[in-house]
Amino acid sequence: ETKSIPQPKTYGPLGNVPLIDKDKPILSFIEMAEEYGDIFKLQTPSGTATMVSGHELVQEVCDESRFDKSIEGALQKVRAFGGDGLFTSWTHEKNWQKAHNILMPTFSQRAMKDYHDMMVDIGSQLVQKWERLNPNEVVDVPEDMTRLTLDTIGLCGFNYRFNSYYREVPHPFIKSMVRALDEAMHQLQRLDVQDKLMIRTKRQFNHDIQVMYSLVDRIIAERKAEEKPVDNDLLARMLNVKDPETGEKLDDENIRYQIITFLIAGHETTSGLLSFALYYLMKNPEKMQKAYEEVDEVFTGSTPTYKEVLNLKYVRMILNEALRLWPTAPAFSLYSKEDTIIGGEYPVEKGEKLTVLIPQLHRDKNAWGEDAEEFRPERFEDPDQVPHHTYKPFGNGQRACIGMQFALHEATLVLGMLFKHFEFIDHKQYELDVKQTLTLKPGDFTIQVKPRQSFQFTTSTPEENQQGGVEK
Ligand code: FDE
Repeated sequence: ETKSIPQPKTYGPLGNVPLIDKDKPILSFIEMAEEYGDIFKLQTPSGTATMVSGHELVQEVCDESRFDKSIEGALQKVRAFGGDGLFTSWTHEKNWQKAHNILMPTFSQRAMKDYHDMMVDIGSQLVQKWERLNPNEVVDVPEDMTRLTLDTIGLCGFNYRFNSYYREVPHPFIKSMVRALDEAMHQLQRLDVQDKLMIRTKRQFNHDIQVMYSLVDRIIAERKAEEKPVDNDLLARMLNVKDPETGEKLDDENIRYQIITFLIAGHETTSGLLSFALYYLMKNPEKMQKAYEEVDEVFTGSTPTYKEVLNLKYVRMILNEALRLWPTAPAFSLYSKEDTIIGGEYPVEKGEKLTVLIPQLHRDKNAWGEDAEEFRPERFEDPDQVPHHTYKPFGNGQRACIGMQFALHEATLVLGMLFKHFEFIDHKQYELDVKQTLTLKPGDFTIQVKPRQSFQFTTSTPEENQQGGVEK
């Protein structure tokens, strides 16, 4: 007995496009999931998309023996500048496996020790900026978080300083990148004929891609020309390490794509995460209080250490919970390796694409309980109680996010530093307005900050720090 997959009303050649908010497609999909349920189908000019969000169905399509990552759709568009970098390549492309093998070790938990000081460097720039504000000045949270995450991946990845805190307007690379990502998202909903007519948009898109390439190619060329190049960042690894499987190194063109990939993946998603976390804390003073208490207990010296960051357990739970409610990379897609049936009743053809709608999965009451819509970091307290197969903010299996440890270490550190130094004021009684540029962030989210009254700099030497800090 098979059933056909539910589909909302269609409009001729546009299919379901008129039902989709072109600036916030994900929010439309969430609404549709509310109406049509765990699985539904959409027809768009770029093909059919089947959206799954029920926890049992998602568990099934996450079986890597039957399904593999698909880059059809949005990622196909991003491929115009991400090329065959990790994010936008098929698993069967040679460069995916090669880069995966070469780059995995650079993103292990251990490797974070090497990045920690650089992360502190950039985090301190944010703290200093906020410390120097006048009392009535307002902070645009996603903007300052984007400065932070871009500068962090730039420094840790390529020893390049974007110096975003010294700029009023974003670095030209970022302007081009954001515009290109936005264009990639909008292209999905255009018919080919419409797309061909948009000559200026196309020209802008190509220009933006050239801006990205020229910065990245310069970073690579400069590194190669250095007499004593840095040897412990991502770029060094990309240039020098051979894939143990093939004995080959990455070629220059692929390195360019990997750098662009890390700049995209490593900053938009993490800055959204930090912004949502701060938003939820502002709206939940008791959780905020718990975070203050933990940070005061754990961060005892003037500079947070790598180990201390690992001890910020509650802050980490806050981030997990923020990623549950608003996973900043809100979807991933798979294709079926064979003709098959899912959920015991829905036929899926070989090659057909399925998209996991993560925010909806993360709110599935059957897995998370009746309070699934509530912000409650405590649900991550006991790892045995977490429904792990229903929690996919970093995607799935071998194609899951390679930057997970990186993002979490960075975000935990920075949230800790901010709590150590500031009180946050919800000056305009902000109401959440989720914005999408492929990734999600809270739109127009501004706050005021003031230095914490009770906070005193402790003066301690690094040795004392390592022994767990000085007695106050
Ligand atoms: C990936 C990823 C994912 C999956 C997707 C698909 O499947 O399509 C997801 C979901 C994610 N990722 C998410 C996230 C979140 C956050 C916060 C992040 N993420 C972060 C980061 C950072 C960095 C550096 C990164 N990230 C990176 C990355 C990469 C390279 C990738 C691809 C991988 C493969 O191999 O495929 C990812 N990421 Fe992430």
